Amino acid sequence: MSVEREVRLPDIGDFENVDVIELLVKPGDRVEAEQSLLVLESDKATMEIPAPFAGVVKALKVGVGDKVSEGALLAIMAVEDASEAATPAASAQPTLRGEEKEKEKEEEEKEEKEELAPADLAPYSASGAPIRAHASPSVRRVAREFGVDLALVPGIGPKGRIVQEDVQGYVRAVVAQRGAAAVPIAGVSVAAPVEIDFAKWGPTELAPLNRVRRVASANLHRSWVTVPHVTQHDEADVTELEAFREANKEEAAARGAKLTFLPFLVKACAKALHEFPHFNASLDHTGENLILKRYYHIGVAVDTEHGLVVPVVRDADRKGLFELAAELAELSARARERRLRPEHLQGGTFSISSLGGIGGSAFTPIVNHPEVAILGVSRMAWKPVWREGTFVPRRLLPLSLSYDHRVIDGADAARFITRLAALLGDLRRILL
Ligand code: CAO
Repeated sequence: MSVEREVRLPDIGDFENVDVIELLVKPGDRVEAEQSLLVLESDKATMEIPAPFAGVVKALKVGVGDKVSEGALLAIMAVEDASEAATPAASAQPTLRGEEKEKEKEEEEKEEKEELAPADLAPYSASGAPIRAHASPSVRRVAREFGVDLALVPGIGPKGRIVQEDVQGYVRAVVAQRGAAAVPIAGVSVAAPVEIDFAKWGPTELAPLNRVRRVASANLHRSWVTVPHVTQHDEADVTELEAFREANKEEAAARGAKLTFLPFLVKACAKALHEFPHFNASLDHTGENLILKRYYHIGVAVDTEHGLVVPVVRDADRKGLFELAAELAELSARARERRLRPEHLQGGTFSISSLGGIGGSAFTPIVNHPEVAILGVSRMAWKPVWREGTFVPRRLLPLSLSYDHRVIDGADAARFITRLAALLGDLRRILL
């Protein structure tokens, strides 16, 4: 005889009110334990929620577009194995009582109303027009305490809502710039965006940015305005590397990995970072100390149809080329299928953005805050190189290193990229 069991949302880290974006099963479906039931999309990642036990889906209690937090009732399942059913699921959480739920709803509605009402401290744009920042009263209170003008804070919450983390990040960024003086970022405020009716000049279409793009946009903007960027360019002679890669492609394929440039780049970067610790670092929240990291977790920008994401390869210095190739393939597949989990996106110490598979000869990547440097890679090309009195054809790989000039001097950047080019030019140097 089967028993009915509730499936509740397990602990998914520091996320709340996460959107349900896809249902992977329907009532009547038989599912195995650990089989994915639905997909959630948070600010930072999409997550598949697995069934805690095997059974038949009796009812789904959420739909696409609903928002859920830890403990939310997701589904009812009929479980045949009575012993399994008797074991409380690790993810089970007590249900909120009706009364509490009602109270919570009232509070939420109250907050929403207050949020939309003009606040006493409504910030003003550069043009003098009031800006209605979307933030809850508690976030406004925190902003008031720190004297933060909410109009200047990019919000990462739904519909650009400013959450407490945004205010804290903003304060940290301002404090980090105090070396020069306590100059608020208001000093770089620009004219408020003007609403333009583009349809006056021809047909238009409104395409809302998805959450991945909105979060990336807020992070890139923050980095752009708070990090003094410089980009150093160079070319690595990868003629021998390319021959080695060609020679080992088959073996890699036999092991289920595709040997592109990327694993070589990750490996060479890990070695260079080991030799140049300032590049594998972050400024602390005071902006007065550098935190040197003794681990080498390399983020790799992956272009997906939903936007740019940067999954992280952990301990790249300790992995071989085949292992790196397999892991990179797995991470980029996860990114494209929206299966990255928060842990895949955290802890990076340096990033690589490779556009070489697409084209281009150079670009200026934006530092992935709180890291201090990022490597951009463009398309390898045959070029004539002057050697011993004659031009010889060599394969050159363009490298573009952007760095935070508060932490890294130009001379060090030139040394770093020269070393990186040397490592790529002769892989044996990685072993030295
Ligand atoms: N020069 C010439 N060819 C290159 C190359 C380069 N610099 N880099 C890759 N290639 C080749 C690969 O070797 C592969 O060729 P083969 O099939 O003959 O081996 C082909 O291009 C396709 O490579 P790939 O793109 O499938 O694999 P990758 O490991 O090079 O890159 C990934 C993986 C995830 C980085 C890539 O797919 C991607 O998403 N790149 C875009 C990143 C991005 O958007 N950055 C911008 C961030 S800022 O907006």
